[in-house]
Amino acid sequence: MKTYIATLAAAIVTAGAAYAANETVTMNMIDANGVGKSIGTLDLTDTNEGLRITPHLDGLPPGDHGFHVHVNPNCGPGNGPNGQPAAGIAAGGHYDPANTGKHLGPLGNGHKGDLLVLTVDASGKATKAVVAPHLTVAEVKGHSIMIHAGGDNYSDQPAPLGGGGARIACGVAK
Ligand SMILES: [Cu+2]
Ligand SMILES: [Zn+2]
Repeated sequence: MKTYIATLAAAIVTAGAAYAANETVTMNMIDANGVGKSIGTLDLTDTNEGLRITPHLDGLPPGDHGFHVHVNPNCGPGNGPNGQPAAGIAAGGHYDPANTGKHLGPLGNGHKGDLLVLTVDASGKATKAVVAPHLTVAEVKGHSIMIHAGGDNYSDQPAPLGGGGARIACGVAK
């Protein structure tokens, strides 16, 4: 039994070494005035299934939140659709290097930055990993990762860009 556990541990260490391309992204609350307090980190790891993002976040509203890679490495405010100052506008749109102009979720051939929703538990913590098959750690570097107030319909219908609405938290992958 001891030998079995030791072998298993060695296998896990080996697997970890194979996925060495790790990156930690610090996430902050954002509002129309700028970047606020830290709410924790995202661990980014390359796996056989794609980019795995493991959240270690606390202090978010419970429920599912739209979660995307946005183009610009900037979480600052800007002018929203109605011209009023709004949170996270400086991050630009969803990462879309092929210029598809389509929000289709993590399995579709639209925005490459579309991720599975971030799930926040009743205590405000997010710990459940999401996997993005089309992305790698290297590709996300130089962009931002955004959390929205609402969920994600993985489509531009009935609401455009998944319908997540306001941008509430953000971090830059450096
Ligand atoms: Cu977004
Ligand atoms: Zn999108």
